[in-house]
Amino acid sequence: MCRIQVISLVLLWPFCSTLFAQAERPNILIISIDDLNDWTGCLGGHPQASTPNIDRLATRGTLFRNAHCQAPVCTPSRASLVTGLYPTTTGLYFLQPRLDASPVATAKPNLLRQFSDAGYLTMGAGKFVQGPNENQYFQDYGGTLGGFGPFPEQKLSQADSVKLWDWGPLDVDDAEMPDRKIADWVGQRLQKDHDQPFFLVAGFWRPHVPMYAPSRWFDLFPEQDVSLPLVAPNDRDDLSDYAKTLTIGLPAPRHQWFVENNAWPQAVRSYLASVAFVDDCVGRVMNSLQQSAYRDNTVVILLSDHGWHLGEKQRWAKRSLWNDATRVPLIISAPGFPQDQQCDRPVGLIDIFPTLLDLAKLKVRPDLEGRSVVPLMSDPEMPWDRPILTTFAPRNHSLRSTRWHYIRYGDGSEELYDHQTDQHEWRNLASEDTHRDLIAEMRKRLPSAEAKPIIGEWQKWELDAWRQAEAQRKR
Ligand SMILES: [Ca+2]
Ligand SMILES: [Ca+2]
Repeated sequence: MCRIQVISLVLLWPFCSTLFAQAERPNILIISIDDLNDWTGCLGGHPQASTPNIDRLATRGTLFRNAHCQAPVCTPSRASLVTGLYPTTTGLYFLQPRLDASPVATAKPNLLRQFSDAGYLTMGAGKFVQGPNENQYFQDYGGTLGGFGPFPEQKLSQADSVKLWDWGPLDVDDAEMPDRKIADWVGQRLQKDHDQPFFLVAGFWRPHVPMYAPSRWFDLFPEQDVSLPLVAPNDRDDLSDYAKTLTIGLPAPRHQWFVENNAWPQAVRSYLASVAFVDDCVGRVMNSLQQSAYRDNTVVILLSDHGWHLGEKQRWAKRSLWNDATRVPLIISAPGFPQDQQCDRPVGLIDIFPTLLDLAKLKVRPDLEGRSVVPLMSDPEMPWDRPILTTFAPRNHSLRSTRWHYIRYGDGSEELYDHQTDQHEWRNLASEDTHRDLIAEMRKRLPSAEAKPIIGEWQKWELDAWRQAEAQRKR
């Protein structure tokens, strides 16, 4: 009898030890916000930004103040995040095609698959990897829950662009908004009993255009009081023609259009309102977590897929290599780590995959191209000798160090900005002799090989801009 017990214990041990290890693994909650730049209270990108919930989360972990996307467009940024690979490795540079079109991107398990393989239950709602079949990435997917809608019968603005390019107050309750439904769906999952660790994603849609939010969020920002971003009149004089063509920024209206049609304050106000609304949804998710059984054993990461211009450098939206488009909010709160600290070392969304493996005590895959930022969560000022790379179309790169921002375009033109003295990136120092060694060092850190771009069936905007810039170069 005794012998049988010993044998069964031996047989069961691998199973028991797996369960034991899983019980020790933290849960993971990702709060992903679409097109959120640094207009949060804790990052200080706009003096009127109202984000009390994001700011509170920042006090519960490490706020990475120098975090950047790897591609300043939704699809390739998210592809890089969930594969842990640079666009120059996967060939995914543009809004189209989706992740599945890249053999390199699909050769190894993506972030969600890696965690489900490790015994996690993957759940999510809204936008994370970027559809059209988002449910293929999650074991339990709650749907888009309305996506970019609801839409009014007619456009609220005069913007002469695609349907999504619109803004203004909606006459609806918060409960009718997709992001509120996503927050509630995630909250319900947090109140359930789970017998395995979970990887849960709230994939919020705002403040991506259309910049619609229930009108009560607009009441926080009376239009006559809205502060406009600072713009230097001659800022673009020190940019190359290639840079100007590449970053034309379609399908956003031109900055001149916003100025001439007095639409700038309304659009800024709509972005601020959309951010305040999505911040409230973040608060709902965090309250659900606080009231759950998982409050003390859950890693929380808040991030955005890229930044956004609202007139800075006289342009709009994403699709540039300037700080306004590459910088993202990134907060990591993990059990057992110091709270309420800030880190100015350059990190990226590409670091999320290895960081999560590290935090979950899973083996960090050597093929991942990012680096775990867990050491920075213990010592935010430790030496960190890697500038973070952002790529926008092949052969156009940005490298951001703690102090400097270097950009090199496909025609060889360069920009260098000193963030110690020029946070708006107005003064291009690349041609100054004093920075020759620094620029030589940056050039050495650019990718030595680049995957050919994979072109989707449906393509425009940044691909057109890139082709036009390349045609100009070859002329
Ligand atoms: Ca986006
Ligand atoms: Ca300038």
